[in-house]
Amino acid sequence: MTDTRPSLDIKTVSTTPFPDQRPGTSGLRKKTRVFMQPHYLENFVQSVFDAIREEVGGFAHQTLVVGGDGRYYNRPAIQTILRLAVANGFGRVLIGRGGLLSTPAMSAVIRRRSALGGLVLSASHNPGGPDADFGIKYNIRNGGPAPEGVTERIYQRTLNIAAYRTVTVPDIDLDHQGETTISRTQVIVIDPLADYAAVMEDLFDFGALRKLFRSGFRLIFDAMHGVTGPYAQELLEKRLGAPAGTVIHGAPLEDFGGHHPDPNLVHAAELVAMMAERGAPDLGAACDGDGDRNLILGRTFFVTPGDSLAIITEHAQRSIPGYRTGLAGVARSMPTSTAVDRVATALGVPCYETPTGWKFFGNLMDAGLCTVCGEESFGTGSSHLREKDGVWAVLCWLSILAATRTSVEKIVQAHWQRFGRSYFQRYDYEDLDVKQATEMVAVLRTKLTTLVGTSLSGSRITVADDFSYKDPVDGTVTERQGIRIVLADGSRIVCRLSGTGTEGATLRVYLERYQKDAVNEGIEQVLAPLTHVALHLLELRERCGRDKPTVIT
Ligand code: VG1
Ligand code: CO
Repeated sequence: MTDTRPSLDIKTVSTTPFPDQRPGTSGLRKKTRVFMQPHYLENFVQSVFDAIREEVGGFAHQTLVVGGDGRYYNRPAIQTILRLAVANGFGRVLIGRGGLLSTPAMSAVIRRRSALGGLVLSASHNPGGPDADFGIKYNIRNGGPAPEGVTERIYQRTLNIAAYRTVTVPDIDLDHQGETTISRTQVIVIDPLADYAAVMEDLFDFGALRKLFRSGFRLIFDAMHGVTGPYAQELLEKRLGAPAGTVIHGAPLEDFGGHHPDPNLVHAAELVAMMAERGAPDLGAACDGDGDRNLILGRTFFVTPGDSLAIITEHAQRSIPGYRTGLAGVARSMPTSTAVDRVATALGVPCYETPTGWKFFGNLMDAGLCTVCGEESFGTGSSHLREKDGVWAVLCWLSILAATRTSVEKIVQAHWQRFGRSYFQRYDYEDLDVKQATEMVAVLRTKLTTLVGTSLSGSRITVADDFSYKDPVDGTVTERQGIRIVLADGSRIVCRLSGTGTEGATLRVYLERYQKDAVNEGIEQVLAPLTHVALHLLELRERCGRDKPTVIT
């Protein structure tokens, strides 16, 4: 089916702005029904195009990539975006077969095919369905999330948009690879796995990993009915020879089987239970809806994301060919535990501390300042792409296990013996009243100056501020990125409001305490004094009527 009529029925549709289209930590996230309102998606997409058109002076020679995590509304949204892309004159649009592209795979496709950018349709680990969540995110030429300067331009555009351009054409077939031309736009349905798999083959020693599986090593990978099922089946089962059935919940579903595709101890409970059974596999792993987060488990053993980041950093050069020449530096988001900092010091490389959100790592990696980076929210990645990458993290752990031939728990214990342990937990209080929560944080902010120098749970407060970040590459300053209270013994309390929710406000309280020698204590017990102080300082119960967190991760 080729339609080469140059002046297809391109029309300009009048519209009025929606006031709520400011992208948050990771794109625009709303209830699915909000996105399904007439003009809502169109307004946002046209605003993206308007915001980036100037920079390139027209799209005739540009490629746009489109794909999502397969959640409800993914397919209709792709058809809508394609129509707008055609009407806006893109030279080429690449779409993942089935409408699928994991977030890291999007990054790989943009980079390998020299695209201008891409639109990712996902609300990540949030549930999917008509009454659940949907989202859209724009990634730039380097393959990473648009930085704040770009998202702010997009937002400003959404506030005064008056019209969008679209075209009347039937839906294209998303389920078969192939090429068609609509108006002047070449539309290609691509294999969503190929570019990503090629990047993985470049980094890892597939021969060594095949050998590991041949030796009887057992992995269980829970795709949580998100987008990583096909990627994990291709890489783990097909290319690395892991036994069939290694990947569970591997079929992407529009509602993720009714669950939160969120790889943590709460939402991946089935996997956690499997890893606690007698004769459990050697490694358990899970990824979120769009494939950028990861959970790593040993037998009855949870590896915290902060430890996982530190351990991947520690072992990368020795265990993974892609990092054979060493790491340029590392980076972590501010709330993430400081475990990786100690490894960076031992390696003699710099460690950068950024605000929450992957977009802040892009400049560091583009400038060659950092190789490995991560967040406490189960996100780990490296400069191989510009997104966090769940399957990559699993391949890192497989490589470390292949090189050391020991257990997950022993690797973590060895790390603690050498570096000490950062006990870390995050408490989330979801669906708070927005006004109350904002005020609560504002009041805490006013108390900060008086806190420095005072003592807290037996240690002196050395820093109490609202984190501000100056990008070392372009000098951009980003303020109010989370309140942090740091103690002389290295303990920290961090509080911030989430920027990805779709309902009410979510308060995140991050607690960290470092112990050089006592590395096998009960975590709740070690952190209890800090938790107590944090809730007291916030006046959480008094101001928001909450005692218990919704989720602890
Ligand atoms: C959360 C996490 C943050 C992560 C972001 C997007 O943001 O805390 O670390 O980068 O989600 O991850 P917030 O503002 O709600 O704390 V994903 O996997 O949702 O794209
Ligand atoms: Co995600």
